Amino acid sequence: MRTDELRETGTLAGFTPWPADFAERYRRAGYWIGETFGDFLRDRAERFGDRTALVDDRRRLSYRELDARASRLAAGLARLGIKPRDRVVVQLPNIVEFFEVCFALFRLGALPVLALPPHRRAEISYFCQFTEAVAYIIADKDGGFDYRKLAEEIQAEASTVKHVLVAGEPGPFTALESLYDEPAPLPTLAPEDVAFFQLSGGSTGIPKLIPRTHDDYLYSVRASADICALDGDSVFLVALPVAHNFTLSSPGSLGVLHAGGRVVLSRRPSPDEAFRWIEKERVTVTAVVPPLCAVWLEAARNARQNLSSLRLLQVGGSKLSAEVARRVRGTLGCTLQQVFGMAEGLVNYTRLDDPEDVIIETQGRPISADDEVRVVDEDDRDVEVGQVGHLLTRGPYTIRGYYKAEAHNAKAFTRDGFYRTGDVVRRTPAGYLVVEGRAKDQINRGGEKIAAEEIENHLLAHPAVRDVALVAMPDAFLGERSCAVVVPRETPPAPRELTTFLRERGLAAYKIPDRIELTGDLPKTNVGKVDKQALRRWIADKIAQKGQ
Ligand code: OOB
Repeated sequence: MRTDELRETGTLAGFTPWPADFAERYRRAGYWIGETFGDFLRDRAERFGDRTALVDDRRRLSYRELDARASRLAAGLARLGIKPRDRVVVQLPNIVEFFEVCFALFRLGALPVLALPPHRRAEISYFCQFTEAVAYIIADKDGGFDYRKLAEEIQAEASTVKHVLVAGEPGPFTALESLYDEPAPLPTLAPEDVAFFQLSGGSTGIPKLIPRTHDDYLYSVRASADICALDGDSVFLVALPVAHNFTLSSPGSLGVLHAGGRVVLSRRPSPDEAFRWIEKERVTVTAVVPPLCAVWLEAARNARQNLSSLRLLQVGGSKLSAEVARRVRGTLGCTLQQVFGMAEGLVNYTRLDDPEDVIIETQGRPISADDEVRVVDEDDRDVEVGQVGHLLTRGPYTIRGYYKAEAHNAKAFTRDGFYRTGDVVRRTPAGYLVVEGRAKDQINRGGEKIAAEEIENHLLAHPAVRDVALVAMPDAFLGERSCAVVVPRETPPAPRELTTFLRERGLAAYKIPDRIELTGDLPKTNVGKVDKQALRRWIADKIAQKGQ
């Protein structure tokens, strides 16, 4: 069925490939095996056939069915005119269509841009415009939100978006369901080329896109599945958003599909819904962020559901406190695994057979022997083992550059290709990493990342705002929340007015500041930059004193 006519040479413009000698090394080491996502699914379907691959609240799909439906959808998308390398913004909740859509696009060589369900007009419109997306794929409604309304606004702003495709009731758009067609010839794709885009948590004014290739991503999936000992009996619950790197590939749903297990999609991460799935499908492994871990542990104490099938609870996305970590085994009776990863690449895991203190007190060690990890001081000099420093990394599945971001890449990567993670870590003698803090200007709100500059720019657009700094404030539940410290012009705005303003600008709800403080001036460092450290201390003290 494959034809070579459609093969295109070279890699996507705006993508920074690995240097040839590194690529060669990763191939020789057996990391990059030349498999594409399309081949991956075909191979799994041949091997695992009628086994259940995916389950959601409406459907169960076998490997064979998933494979067939992805090919049929690819044919329908091609008929619409979607071509190799076309970008398509995909914003779907935890439903099986997510996989049908992604694999259909993978097979076509079109590139999914994986947006998250909370994203709204500001984010989606930017992704569509920046990537010149030809299509936007949504569900009709989820969590009480009508994505078709959002799509109408997007189409008005992003002229390249010719198609809005809807899982469910299409409204004025095209029903995804109407596109499944007789499978047609597919292009041959280069496994070293970009397969899709992840989003960066970011620390700059403009969100960055992360190009991931078939070769590099599938390597991280296989190696992760191995580290987590996944097999045909593994049942993975997707409780967090399915498109996030953690739930998708660490080892996530793709790792489970690799191993021939079953992926169960929960619409919501709440204990109610998640625990019902765990009991019903005998879930063996799942991934959560630390605040959710705490909620689950609390709920598990008097849960009516049988959770005994759970073998492994992965926790990552933000720092897990040792105190919560310690309660996992006793409460859920399963192994804890800390996962410290990033959509840019590097993922660290505590290993299943690590001693308890390593599992509780560290954020794990890298997947690969060829993940190069450096911990450096302000001048990029390596610090001693055990000392705190900035984490730099390079390796077989860590990107060499953001998509179309040349100027930013010069800062975010060293000259020799190490990614500056912005994380402040300590490395133990055994090579495990402990996250000690963060140098990047970002708030980690229980795993949801907020780039301070992005929100500051939005607030500066308000006529009553002269200056503003967004900083993290400590929070017992989420770890951090965001506080906007605002210097008003003559008439100080009411905090409510500012949050309404941000909402009207179409910002995702998690990015709306949790607190707004008005002040006469922002503290500055010696070099005249806003002293965010001082601001963080100020707000933390204020909260501690008032107890609020
Ligand atoms: C994951 O990916 P992103 O891209 O949403 O965020 C990456 C950043 C890291 O640079 C770090 O600052 C923070 O999130 N982070 C953690 C952490 N895991 C991620 N900080 C402390 N402890 C942890 N365990 O968040 C992500 C991607 C793949 C797997 C897991 C998480």
